[in-house]
Amino acid sequence: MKNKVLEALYEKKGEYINIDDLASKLEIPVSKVHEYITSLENEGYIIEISSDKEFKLKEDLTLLLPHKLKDKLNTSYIGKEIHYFREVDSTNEVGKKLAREGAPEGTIIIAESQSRGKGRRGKKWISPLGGAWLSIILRPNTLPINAPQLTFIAGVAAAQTIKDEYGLDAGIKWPNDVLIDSKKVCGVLTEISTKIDTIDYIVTGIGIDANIDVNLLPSELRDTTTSIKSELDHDISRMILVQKFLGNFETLYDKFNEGNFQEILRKWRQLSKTIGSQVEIRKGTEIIRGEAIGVNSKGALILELKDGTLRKIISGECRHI
Ligand code: BT5
Repeated sequence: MKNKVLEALYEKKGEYINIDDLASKLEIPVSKVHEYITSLENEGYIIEISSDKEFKLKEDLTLLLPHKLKDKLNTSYIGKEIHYFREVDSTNEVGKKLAREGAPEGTIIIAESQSRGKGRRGKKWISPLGGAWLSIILRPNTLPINAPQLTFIAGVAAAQTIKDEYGLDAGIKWPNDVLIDSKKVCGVLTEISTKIDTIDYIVTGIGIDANIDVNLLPSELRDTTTSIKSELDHDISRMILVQKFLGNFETLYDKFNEGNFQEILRKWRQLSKTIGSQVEIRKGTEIIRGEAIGVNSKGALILELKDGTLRKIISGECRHI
C-alpha cells in the first residue's frame, strides 16, 4: 500500500495531490496515508505537504528511487529488496546490520550520499551527491577463504559496465580499483562475517564516481580520481549505470556459485591494468617492487622481483610505477 502512495506521487510528477482524495481512492483512512508519507520521508523521499492537506514529491526524478530502479532491473534476485537513503553513514554499515537481522541474499542498500563512506583498512571514501554508492548482501555457500573473490566479481562487473555503456577505457588495478586510463573511478569494499568456518554473510560495497565533479573532491584526490561525467563531459543516467552493473554482477555471481571462478578470473585478466605493469606493493612497513605477471586462481597477485624470483601477494596496497 505504501508503494501505491509512492506511485501516486510519481504519476503526478511533482504536482500536488489531495490527501483526502488519495485516501478514498485507495480505500484507506487518511491517518494511514499520513503514516505512509512519514515512512517514505524516513526512507529519504523529499515530500512537501501544504497547509491545505495536499502533498507532492519535491525532488526531481533522477534520484535512485527503489521503485524506479526496479523498473528495468534485469536480475532475478539482486536488488529485489532495496533499502534507499538520501544520506547514510555507510551503506556497508547498514548492510551488515540488515544482514545480521536476516535480510535475504541480494538485498541492496543504496544512498545518494554517505557521511562516513569507508574504504579499506579504515580509509575514508568520499561520497557526495552524484555518485553511485551501494552495498549488496550475499550469502554464498562457500568457504570464508573465497570471500575476496567477491571483490573481483564487483570489480569486473563495474569495469565491464563502464566500458560497455560509455565506451571508456575502464580496467582494474589489483585488487579492487577500477580505473579509467590511470585514474580511479570506482572502489570495492568486501566485508565478511563468519560462523565457525562458514560464511554467515558478505557485504560487498561498490562506490562509482558517476556524476561527481572531480574539482569538488579534496585536493589530494583530484589528480588521481576521475568520474564518468568528467570523462564524457556530461551527466549520465545513474539509474541505467546501477541497473546494468547489478545485472552484470548477478551474472558473474551466478558463475561463482556454480564453481566457475575461472571464467571471472579470465575476464579480470582481460580487464587488468596491473598485469604487465611495474608495481609497488605496501604491506605494513614492507615495500615490494616488481613486475606483476599474473593473478593465481585465488586472486593473489604474482610478482616477478628484480632478481627473477616470484612472490605471491595476497593483500596489500598496490601502486603502478
Ligand atoms: C576502496 O577502498 O576503494 C573501497 C571503496 C568502497 C566504497 C563503497 S561506497 C558504498 C560502500 N559503502 C561504504 O562505506 N564503502 C563502500 P581503498 O582501496 O582503501 O581506497 C580508499 C582510497 O580511495 C582513499 O584513501 C582515497 O585515497 C581514495 N578515495 C576516497 N574517496 C574516493 C572517491 N570518491 N573516488 C576515488 N577515490 C577515492
